[in-house]
This record gives sequence, structure tokens and C-alpha cells, in this order.
Amino acid sequence: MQDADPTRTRPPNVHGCCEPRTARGPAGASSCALDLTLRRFAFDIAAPVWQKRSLVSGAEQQLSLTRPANAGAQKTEFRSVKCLMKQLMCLLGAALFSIPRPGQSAETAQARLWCDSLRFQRGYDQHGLYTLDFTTLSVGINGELTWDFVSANYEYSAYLELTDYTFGDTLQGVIEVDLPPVLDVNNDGFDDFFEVAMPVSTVSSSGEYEFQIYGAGTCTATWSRAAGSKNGTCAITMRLDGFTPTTFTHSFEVIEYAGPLTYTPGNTNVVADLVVTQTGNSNNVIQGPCQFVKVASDPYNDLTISDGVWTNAALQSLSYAEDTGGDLFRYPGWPTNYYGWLVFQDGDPYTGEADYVYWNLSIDDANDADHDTIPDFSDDPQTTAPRQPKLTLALSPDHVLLTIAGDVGRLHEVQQLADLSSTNWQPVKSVMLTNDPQTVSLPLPPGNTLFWRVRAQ
Ligand SMILES: [Ca+2]
Ligand SMILES: [Ca+2]
Ligand SMILES: [Ca+2]
Ligand SMILES: [Ca+2]
Repeated sequence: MQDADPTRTRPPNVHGCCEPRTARGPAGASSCALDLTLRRFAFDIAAPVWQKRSLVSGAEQQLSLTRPANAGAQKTEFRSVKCLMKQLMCLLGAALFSIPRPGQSAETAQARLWCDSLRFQRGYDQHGLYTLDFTTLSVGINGELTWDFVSANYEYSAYLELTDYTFGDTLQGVIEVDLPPVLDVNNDGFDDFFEVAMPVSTVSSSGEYEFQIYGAGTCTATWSRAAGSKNGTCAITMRLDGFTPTTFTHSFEVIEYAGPLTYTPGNTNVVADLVVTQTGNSNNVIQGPCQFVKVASDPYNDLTISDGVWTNAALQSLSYAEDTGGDLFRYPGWPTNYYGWLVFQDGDPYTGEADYVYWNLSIDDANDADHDTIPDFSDDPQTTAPRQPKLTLALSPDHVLLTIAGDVGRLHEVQQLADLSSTNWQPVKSVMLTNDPQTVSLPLPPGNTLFWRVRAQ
């Protein structure tokens, strides 16, 4: 847990606006600085350490580098959890029985789920001499630019693969770079950079790179993205020969999902189901159960996120856990919003290694049944009992017509019994009332007598 942070511009602890976020990036990565002068050919980064092999060819030294496994991701321990959908039912009798009990029904909030990592497509230089790829994998390209695992000097980093078409070489490298400064034009507390709906006007940030053969240097990244587009452009300019600027133009993707979170309020737990669709690619869907546990000392504002498993559109599992950085908080200034961090065991199951692991979850809940400014999501559950159903019976030539007067939107279960000396009521059908009253058709009794009752939930 942590204290609520009223300045959510850049999510708390993110991008260095608050206390250092040590949970992001591989263990040990923040403790070493990349000295690009001293380590011109070394890549001697404390952890993880690349395996390097020195080749001497004439007067030129070359290095062959192998990236370590799971470079861009931190392993997270997952505990198994069962999200039990509680059947919150109540019994209301009619005709013969009348047993009102309190009940809750599911409500809907709006969720937004976005990844801290950006996905970079291959970049091309202005002269057609090189291509540049980003990755955090030990083998292969995944396009990921993520929290800096090289040093604490910049916000983000990735390994690089530079293909030199003049010499036919592929050179290994690394980049550290800042994101654009935080901007929150829509004043929702979140950095507009990661909100697809918001634009990123052309803006530059700085970084450093290091390659085999070409060595190290500083670089600039110039970012832009149109409002409503998940894809933006990042032009990275570096001086590979020390003098001439080479600019690689990349398309980058902000990975954001949005959609409904259906939840049932509870006294201690909030049980929910998430269905979110990627903004800009409706084929990508993440869905599944989740559970939030109210923290007893501050139940309206502080909830922990239980470990769980969602699935993507290909039904691949996405195991998630709450990030060690904090709970799901309702922050002052945004009373209808809850926000927290998630860590996926592997946010991109299409690559074998763990990648795209750091995510953010924002929940907006406009429901406030008792109008006390605490959304129903974390408020004390309303204990309003359903209205007692009133029943009338009529006969048609081949059916019994049962008319139920009750609460629209609630489930009403019809039960029957042939002999009142028994209590073995049998379910006949369940009806979600869409009208009040509403008539349902039932089969004629097989014998002379049959009793019905209706239970409202
Ligand atoms: Ca914003
Ligand atoms: Ca993966
Ligand atoms: Ca309330
Ligand atoms: Ca209340």
C-alpha cells in the first residue's frame, strides 16, 4: 500500500515523478549506470550481462554480443487464486410464501487497460542504408521499448539490431531514451501520451545509444501521434560515424484496451468481469474474471487486486498480479476513478519470453446509488430488497398464464410444487422482468392441483 497521490499526472511512481519505481525493470538494473565513454565496446551492464566475444580483424575490433534471456522483463511470482462469483440471491415468496431478503445486482463500470511498453516497428534511415529494430528478447525482435533496464539515467530502454545494407552486417546495440514530458490536457490525471484519444504534438526527448563497431553517442527522439490513433511516429537521430546525422523513422504503438467491467459490490470483496477491446484494433480482446479486496483501513479508496488469469482473443492465458508498487486507489480529485498497476506473467504470449509485462488499470464508475460521492464499486453494498412479486393466474386453453408484478431488471424464478405437505419446490423457469407486470406461459398441470411461487433475486 502507499499513500494516495493527488498528482496523478504520469501515473504515481511512473517516469520518475514520485519515488523511484524499483518494481519496474529487472532486478538490479537500476543500480548500474551505463558509462558510454568507458564502455565503448564493453556493454558491461551489471545485470543482465551480455555475453561478449571479441574478434580482432586487422586494426578493427569487433564484438559479437548475445543478449541475456528475459532481458526486458521481471519474473513475477504468481499465486493461484479462485475468483468465485458469489451467487447473491434472495428469496421472495408470492401467493403462499413471502420471505424478503436483501440482494445485489451486477453493475457496470468502464475500464481502461494499457501497457507501459511501446511497440516499435522497424525503422528506416533517410538514405536507405540501414534498418533499426527494437527488442527486449534474448533472441528475436519483439519491438518492445520498456522501462529502462540499463541505467537510471533515462526512462526507457531496448536492445537494438542495426542492419547495415552496405556491408551486410547486423550489429547489436542498446538504447536508453526518455519519453516526451508529461502532459495532461484533458485533466484526467493520466499522461496523454498513453491515451490513444489524446494527441501527441511533435516533441523531442533525448537518449543515448551504443552499437558494436559504431560505438556510443547521444541521440534525440522526436515523437508525434494523432488524436485517436494508436500508432505514432518516432524519429530517432544518431550520429553513427560521429559526424553525420542518421535519422531512423519508426512507427510506434500505444497498447491500450477499453471496455466494460461488470462488478458485484460486496462488503469486503468486489467480484468483477472484464471485457476490454484494443483501441484501434477490435480483433484484440482481453477478458476474464477479476477480484478486488477492500483494505479494511480505507475500504472506499484502497483495494488490492487479486491474482488472476484473463484470456486474449486467441484464448491464450494472461496471468496477472498486482504490481508490488501499489493497490487500486481512488485518488482525491478523481472521485469516480480507481487506478492501479498490474504485472502480466507474459503480456505477449506470441513470443516465448516474458515481455510487455507492465500494465495499468483504470476503472471509472459513475454508479452512486446513495449519492454520497463514493461509487458503488467500493461503497457499502446497497441492501435494498427486491419488491415482493405479486402473482395472478389465468387459464388459456392449453397453458397457465402467470402474471408477475415486480422489479424490472431483476431475475424472477418460478417454482412449482404439487403437494404442499412437501417443501421440495422445483424450478420451472427464470424470467428477467422487462415489463411490470409481465406474463409468462406455463404448461398445464399434469394432475388436478399445482402450486407456484416466484423468487425475486
Ligand atoms: Ca490525460
Ligand atoms: Ca512473450
Ligand atoms: Ca455511494
Ligand atoms: Ca455509501
